[in-house]
Amino acid sequence: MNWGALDRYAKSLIKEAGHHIKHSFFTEIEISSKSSANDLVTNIDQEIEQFFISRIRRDFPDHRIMGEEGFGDDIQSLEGIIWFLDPIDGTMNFIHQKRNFAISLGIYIDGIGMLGYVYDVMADDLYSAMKDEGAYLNDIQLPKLKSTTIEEAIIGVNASWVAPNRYVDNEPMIDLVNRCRGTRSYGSAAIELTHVAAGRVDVYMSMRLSPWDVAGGMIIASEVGAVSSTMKGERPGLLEQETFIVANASIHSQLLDDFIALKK
Ligand code: 2AM
Ligand code: CA
Ligand code: CA
Ligand code: CA
Repeated sequence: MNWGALDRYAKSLIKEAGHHIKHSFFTEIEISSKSSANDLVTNIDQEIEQFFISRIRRDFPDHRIMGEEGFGDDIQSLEGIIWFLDPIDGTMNFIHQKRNFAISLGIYIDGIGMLGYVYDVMADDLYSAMKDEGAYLNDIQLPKLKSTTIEEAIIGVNASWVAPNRYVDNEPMIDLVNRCRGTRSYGSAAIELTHVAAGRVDVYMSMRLSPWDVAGGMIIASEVGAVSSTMKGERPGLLEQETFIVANASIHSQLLDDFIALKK
């Protein structure tokens, strides 16, 4: 595979898709819900996924695609080249705020992340990375992260994971929130991964993310030295929903050991 050529191809697809999304604000957007009343999807999420899939199938027929909206392939193993696509990450932001959403894309070979992209469409910020070649925000390389401490860290966490919930004990999470410098929540896992990669936030965690939420951002974060894992400390499996944490390497294991107590 010529990864440099694939990188240029992927970037141009992403920019073209971004134009479609921006243009959609001049049309009537159809909103429906999926697993629950607050789990939203629009015709634009579906159209953007279909746009990527038709191009990828035409130009790379031997590649496989896992997409959130279900138009891709049924992926049961990580062999070969797989595109993990979230056509709009942060659909609730897309609908309610018309900003703070992203196209998230990761391209893997045999389970190894080669190319990662998170495109913050309204900011026109394209985060990208190629394995071992560094991470970029548009044309500017992101520096390696400096070490930090819990006391100096900004923690990216959704308030629902700090309230009593069925995934983690909330006492240690409350302790973490009290000890750290501050908390933030942006509503797009992919964008939150880029905040960690850019050093604006020191950790992002979620109890339930899918491969397409994190596949692109993990490659970007890894290139600046951030560590991604499940909350058991394992490498994300990329085949099903899992817990997820990405953090500055200097605090990743301390977060798992001292503040995250998984239930059952
Ligand atoms: P989405 O917008 O593509 O659905 C919101 O906190 C973050 O969690 C977003 O990245 C969102 O992705 C993701 N997420 C994953 N599963 C979700 C679900 N069932 N409902 C809402 N958001 C979900
Ligand atoms: Ca969704
Ligand atoms: Ca998502
Ligand atoms: Ca989505």
